[in-house]
Amino acid sequence: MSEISNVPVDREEKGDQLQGAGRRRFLKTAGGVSLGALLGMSVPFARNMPSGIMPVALAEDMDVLAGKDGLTLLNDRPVNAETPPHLLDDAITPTNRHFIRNNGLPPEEMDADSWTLTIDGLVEKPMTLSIADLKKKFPVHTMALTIECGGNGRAAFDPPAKGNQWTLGAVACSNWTGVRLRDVLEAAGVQDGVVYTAHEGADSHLSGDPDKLPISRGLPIAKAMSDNILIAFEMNGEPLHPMNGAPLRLVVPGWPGSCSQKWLKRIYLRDIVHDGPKMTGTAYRVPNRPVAPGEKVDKKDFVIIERMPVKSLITYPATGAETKDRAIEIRGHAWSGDRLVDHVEVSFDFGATWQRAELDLPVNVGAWQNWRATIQLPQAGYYEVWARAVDDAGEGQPHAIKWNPKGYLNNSMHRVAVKVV
Ligand SMILES: Nc1nc2c(c(=O)[nH]1)N[C@H]1C(S)=C(S)[C@@H](COP(=O)(O)O)O[C@H]1N2
Ligand SMILES: [Mo]
Repeated sequence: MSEISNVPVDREEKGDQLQGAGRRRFLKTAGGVSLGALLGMSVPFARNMPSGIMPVALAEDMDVLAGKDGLTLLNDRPVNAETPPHLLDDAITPTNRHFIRNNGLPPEEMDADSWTLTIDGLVEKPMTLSIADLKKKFPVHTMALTIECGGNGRAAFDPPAKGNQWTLGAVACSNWTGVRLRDVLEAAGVQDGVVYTAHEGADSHLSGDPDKLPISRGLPIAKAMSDNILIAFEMNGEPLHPMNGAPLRLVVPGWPGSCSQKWLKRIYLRDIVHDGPKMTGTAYRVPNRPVAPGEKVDKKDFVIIERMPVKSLITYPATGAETKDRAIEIRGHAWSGDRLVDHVEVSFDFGATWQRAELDLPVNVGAWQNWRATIQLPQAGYYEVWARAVDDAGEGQPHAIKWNPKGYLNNSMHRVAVKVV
């Protein structure tokens, strides 16, 4: 059995244009979007523009992807960029492959030495702590924690749902170092009657209105007391990446990524369900019952998303891979919010038969689980490899998307094409 190239074939063909700086790759992966649309005005000589050159006017915006490798930019204001599945092959996601999901504009100041976090609201002892205080006063933990955006997979919705058209790559599992949210809340003293946390970051609203926050989410207080929620100041052993919330953020595994407030400045405790921006209306909410694709749903029938559903990803080989070998290794990750994945199965005959993959336990609670399987393809031709995970509550991945108006929680099976030549 030999390793097959984990680069999609269409990229291999365009290889020389795509190698090198992410900037040069940009124009290709922006696929289908014209230069004019990117620049917001017509470009009379657009057809003379050599392939692979970055327009100077865009070069500045592209710095948002500095320190990232191979991410697909879905939007540049606010910045949203996802990672193609074959670049998520590492057991622990390196920082340069961690997706970015911003709702507003990141703060200009991200200085770790002067940064403070305030804990107030319904606590016995309100406090303001520096990052040095956090390190000194509380035990420091390192954990691998999975963050998945609630809208991951939205691009597959039909009828389409508005919002970032994430395909598969708004998920990652990096190593995070920080202190437990629980330890900090206990030190501040949770008052009786607290029902929810509320989180605030230092980013600003796209409108420029200084009185508006782009997003402020919270957690039920019982969830906030979990062992594996961190107030993190390191990502993969280094200070946080600016786009992933430097210098301080929450990491709440297994729940929508929006709970993991970046550029964290304040946590306050409330005696009502938090009603900050993107906590109300239909944001990060789904209907309280199955609905038909396209169905109109009354606002009052939406509920806040809590745990993310069971899901798996095939990270090797890349879809479109060609191989001469008929025995190939398939591998990827699987996760289920607040639960363990019990087993992962793969099929290469469009779901007629399934083969169990070898599945690792998570390195800690809240990390995704790595899996692998060797499959034997019978003859030359086109195959699809499908993967499905089932968690310890018996919940599995559906074939079809469970449609909802805002395009959340798509955990339908991942499929990759493999050609035996
Ligand atoms: N302050 C702040 N925190 C935020 C966001 C944001 O826009 N501002 N986006 C949230 C959303 S919707 C997600 S999915 C995660 C993404 O984390 P990442 O950008 O590090 O991948 O951050 C969350 N935390
Ligand atoms: Mo998100």
